[in-house]
Amino acid sequence: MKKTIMLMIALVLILAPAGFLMAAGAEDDGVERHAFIFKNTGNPYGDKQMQGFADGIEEMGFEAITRAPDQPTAEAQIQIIEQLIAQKVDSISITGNDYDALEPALKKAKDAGIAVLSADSAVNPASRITHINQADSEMIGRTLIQAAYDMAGGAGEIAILSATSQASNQNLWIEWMKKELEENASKYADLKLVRIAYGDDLRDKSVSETEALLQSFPNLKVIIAPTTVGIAAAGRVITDRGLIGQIDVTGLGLPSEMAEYIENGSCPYMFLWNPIDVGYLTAYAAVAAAHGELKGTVGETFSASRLGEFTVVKASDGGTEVLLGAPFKFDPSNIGEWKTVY
Ligand code: RAM
Repeated sequence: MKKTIMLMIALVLILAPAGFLMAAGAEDDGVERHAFIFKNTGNPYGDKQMQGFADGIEEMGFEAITRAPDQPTAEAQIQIIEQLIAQKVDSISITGNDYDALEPALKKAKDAGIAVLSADSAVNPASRITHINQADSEMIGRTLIQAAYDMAGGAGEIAILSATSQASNQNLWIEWMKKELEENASKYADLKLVRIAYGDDLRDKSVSETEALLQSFPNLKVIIAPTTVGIAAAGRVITDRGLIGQIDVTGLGLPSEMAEYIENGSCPYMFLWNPIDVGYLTAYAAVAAAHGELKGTVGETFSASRLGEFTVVKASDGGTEVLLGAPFKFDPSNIGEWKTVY
């Protein structure tokens, strides 16, 4: 008997701290929590997307968790996914730093009963219920080459300044840029894509990559940056070097960050969608998925409150997606009214 009691005390002593640790990590308080993971910190575009997500989640009466690692890597996002699984969140929406590398971690989340979606930068179909796509990828890619052609006057060297080499959204847009060039070879015969550089969505690296482009290609006519961090860095360098009018910058930029460069002429025009709306739409899709009302199959519809009704469609990678809408063109005529909006 004494032995049994001793054994029981020993067991309690061993198991209690373990139990305590589990309770501290998990949140079994009945509160519904929805998480959004962006690529990395220090990106105002990401902050706006997370803000839109939190607005939507809170509007529905739930708790929003928004996270981003310091560096835009898959490894850093995996750590956050692990923490969110331990926290027992109800959904995870992720702007992927890699298309395939997040699959094991996201499948683990799925197996734990968490609804997993991607937004802005897709993860592969096996890792997600559906993807929230900001705008048609083909249209973005083709439009940016057409813009570069227009700015270069039909001839000359152009370069792309991208985010990371693993970013699935930028990579898809670049694929469409190449297709636009290849499929219209005679139109673009005198337009030469000389390099694709990667600024990793880090300001300093994007600045030094822009400087390297100028050094390697003294005759460069246009820089296309399909990233808000890259385009702002390129605008800064062209302005500081006194190259306005000699080299044009275009791509995808935040009006609030690009107003200066659109107004001074270094960026004649550029495109974007509303990042707050991307986050907000993701919030409504994530909650519907967590509640079992959205399975991610083609033809399903759901309401995203102030944004209206959305339909799940087939995505080009074989999975499904939800499209926010068409990108918007910003130029000197309208940048003034948009620079304070986002
Ligand atoms: C950057 C990010 C983001 C992309 C925008 C256009 O802020 O890379 O993923 O959608 O640019």
